[in-house]
Amino acid sequence: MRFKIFASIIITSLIVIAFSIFYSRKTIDSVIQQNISNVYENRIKEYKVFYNTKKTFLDSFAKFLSSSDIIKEAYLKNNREMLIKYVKPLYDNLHKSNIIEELHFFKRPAISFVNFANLKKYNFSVAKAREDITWIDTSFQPSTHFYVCRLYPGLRATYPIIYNDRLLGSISFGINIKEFKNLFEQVGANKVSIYLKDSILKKMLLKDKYKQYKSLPLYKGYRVIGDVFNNIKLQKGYEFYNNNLYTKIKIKDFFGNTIGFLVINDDMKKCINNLENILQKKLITEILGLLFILLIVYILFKYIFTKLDELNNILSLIKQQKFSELPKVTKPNCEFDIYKNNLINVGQKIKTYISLLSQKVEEYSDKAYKDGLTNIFNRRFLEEKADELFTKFNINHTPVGIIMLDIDNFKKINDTYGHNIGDLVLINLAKTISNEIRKEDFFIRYGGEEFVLVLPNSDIESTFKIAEKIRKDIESLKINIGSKQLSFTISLGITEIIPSDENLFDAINRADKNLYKAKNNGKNKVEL
Ligand code: GH3
Ligand code: MG
Ligand code: MG
Repeated sequence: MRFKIFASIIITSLIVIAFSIFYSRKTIDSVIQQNISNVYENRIKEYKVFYNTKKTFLDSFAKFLSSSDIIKEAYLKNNREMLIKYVKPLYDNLHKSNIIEELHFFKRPAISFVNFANLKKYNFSVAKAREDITWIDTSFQPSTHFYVCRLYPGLRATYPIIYNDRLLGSISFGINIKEFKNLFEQVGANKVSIYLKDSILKKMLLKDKYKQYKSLPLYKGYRVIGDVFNNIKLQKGYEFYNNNLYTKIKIKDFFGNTIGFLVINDDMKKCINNLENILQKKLITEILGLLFILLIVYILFKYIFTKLDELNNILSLIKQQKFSELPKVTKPNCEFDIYKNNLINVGQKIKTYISLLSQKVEEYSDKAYKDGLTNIFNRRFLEEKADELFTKFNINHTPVGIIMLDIDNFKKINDTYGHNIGDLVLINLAKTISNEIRKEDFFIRYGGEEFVLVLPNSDIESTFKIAEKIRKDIESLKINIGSKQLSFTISLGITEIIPSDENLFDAINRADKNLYKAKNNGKNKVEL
């Protein structure tokens, strides 16, 4: 039982530890996942802020230029010099500071009016390359959008210049898409790359502008500004592998066509390591706590078992009737001590009871319990003392043999030799058997010529041996009657007390049945 209890404590603890490890691993994974999502969402927010800030700036500047009276007048008078003189200082400043990439004024329908990237070139049509300009011509609507123009890919504003509800032309300017890479690098992204669709770059950019893109690495049909992140899929969202997070933002142009992706890489290794460290420490603390509880439970059980052993020792002393070795009753310190004291008291009571019983056995030899003819115990003794004896045997827990015997054909002896000779036979039989048995055995005249023997500490084998010896001794016994010698035989039925016996007579009846068997099997026999 002890083993089972300790084994179940250990198994339960192992299950709890395994569960903690499993749960902690799950927690680590979900916290990492949460962190990844947070970083990703922050990158998206940052992108929106950058985009909106740039857009607001472009819109404001476009509104300022398109509503300028001087510019409108220059348009009305078709006076390029006037426009250049007015705008150039502003353009030079903004261009130098990389705030705008270029600035282009158009006349209807998409004819270059003043191009600050190249002031000498004008009056050419951009209708084919700049569909956004052509669109303004019909819609009169301003727009800020990504676009690959002839000079660069970028975020650009195209604005109508309207005078008295009449469209004079349009302005177009923008910032290079690389500006977004710079912005993300400034806010601590590990690496930022821009993937631009090669087919669009090739189609839209001027040949010598395309040249610089042609030398860039090509990945799945995209030219890559910055490091090429192999394995990533070019679609909106994020990817996470090798402790690296890749936030991918799709860039669409004026017409909704995908022109590329902005890919922001964040190295999450340090953050993940930190998280794992924290959670592992937590797990270790939990397991240590559990082991501590386990130790306490073990100590507690060990204490209980030690106390139970003490109780068991007392019980086994009582069982072996070693009453003198019983410990003394002590002042109780705990509940166990109360049990222990109770048990010692029970032991002492049994001791008294047994000594009382022994005294009573002495009394059994009183004449009231003796048979007048044979001087052995009479039936009354058995009837009155059977329960006491039975209780004593139960306490002792040792085997008890029972023999039931009956003189064969006794009636014939009486009939042949007379009643007195019959009595003599009974006396001789009692004497012979009394000499055979031990002091602690009980020999009882049960009926007329029927006897019972109760043999403490005698199992069925030795009971059988005794019965057989008695049978033989009686068989060879010779009683002198004048000149003649009389022999007789007996039949014996034997048994031993078994746990299911409720009293001594249960066993005696069993022996009687066996005696009956012996009679039926031809007499002068021992049956069990
Ligand atoms: P079985 O072998 O089957 O035992 O036959 P049995 O004749 O021995 O048995 P049965 O019961 O027929 O006879 C028993 C006789 O014992 C009858 C009775 O008169 C006699 N008897 C009983 N008590 C005494 C006694 O105290 N003295 C004498 N002499 N005879 C007794
Ligand atoms: Mg008989
Ligand atoms: Mg009889």
